[in-house]
Amino acid sequence: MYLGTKSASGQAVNGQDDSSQKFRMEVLNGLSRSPKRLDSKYFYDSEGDKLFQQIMAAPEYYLTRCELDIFQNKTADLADVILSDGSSFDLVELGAGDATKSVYLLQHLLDKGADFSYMPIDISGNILSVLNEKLKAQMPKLGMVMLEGEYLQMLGKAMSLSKRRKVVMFLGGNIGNMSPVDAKRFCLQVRERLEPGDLFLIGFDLKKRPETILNAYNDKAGITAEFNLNLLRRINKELDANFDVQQFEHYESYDPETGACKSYLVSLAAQQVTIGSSNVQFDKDEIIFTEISQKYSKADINTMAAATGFELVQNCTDSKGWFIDSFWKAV
Ligand code: AVJ
Repeated sequence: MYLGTKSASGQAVNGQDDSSQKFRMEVLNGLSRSPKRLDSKYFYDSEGDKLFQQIMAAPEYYLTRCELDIFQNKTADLADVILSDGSSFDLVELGAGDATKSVYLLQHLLDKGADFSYMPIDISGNILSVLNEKLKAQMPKLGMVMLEGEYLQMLGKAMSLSKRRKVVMFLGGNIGNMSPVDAKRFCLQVRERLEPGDLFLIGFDLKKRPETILNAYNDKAGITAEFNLNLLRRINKELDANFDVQQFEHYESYDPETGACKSYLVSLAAQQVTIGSSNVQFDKDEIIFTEISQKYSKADINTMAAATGFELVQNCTDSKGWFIDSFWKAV
């Protein structure tokens, strides 16, 4: 089954215009604030997707390998929590992508004869149809409902589609791309849509040796720097702008007190940039804040669960103890 908010035909033309208008508005708004900012959700055009693939393969970027370690080697622990209730369920994944990690869990659940459907949610209908084909070939017995759209809206849809209990997964440390305040609001919004007893599995990157964290976003090959600068290239291409990318530099900071790891672009000169019919002025050394990758302690995770209507059931961690997939139960 394939469900989305937009009709397949109406989407192409209107969807493009709307999203490009929104992109322009958000860029101009962000660059008129102080400090200037751009939203990290815009990193992922086709170039950004490729650079992110390279980041995940970089020796310094440990997050993906840690969570893969959990899904490959702690699969039974994950499945035990999910199956302890005994009843059938729907496994909903927010931002499923190509489900590289989840497939290990899906296969294990099938092998155990669990009665469940997989409901991946993604903004990209394209990636969902690729996933649909891949899983149909790999796991022909798996029941699937692909949900194309915004996470919260599609979670509501998943709730209305079936009365079975829900297990919602939000992996990849993507919660880190929200400030702690926004992350809390998001968890509350997820909770509002769930029923008591439903499970929420969230991937958190842990606070650790500051050097290790900083290096993950400052790889020696400069891939993360290119990833960050690619946002300016994307704006040039899609919004008729003239950023001189050479005149900006990637800067990463990590504050071990708050766990905030932040990416910036620094203007190397006083300069003016044109974006469509607008002009934006940069002072020398002025910064654009582009991304937060928030790190959490175990205590932070406990607090977040309790503050958003959940009870922490179990933490699953990788062999290094650097990353946690945390199971929460809606109370
Ligand atoms: C995809 C949000 C988990 O913040 O670590 C990687 C994105 N940015 N390197 C992260 C990212 C720079 C990544 N997440």
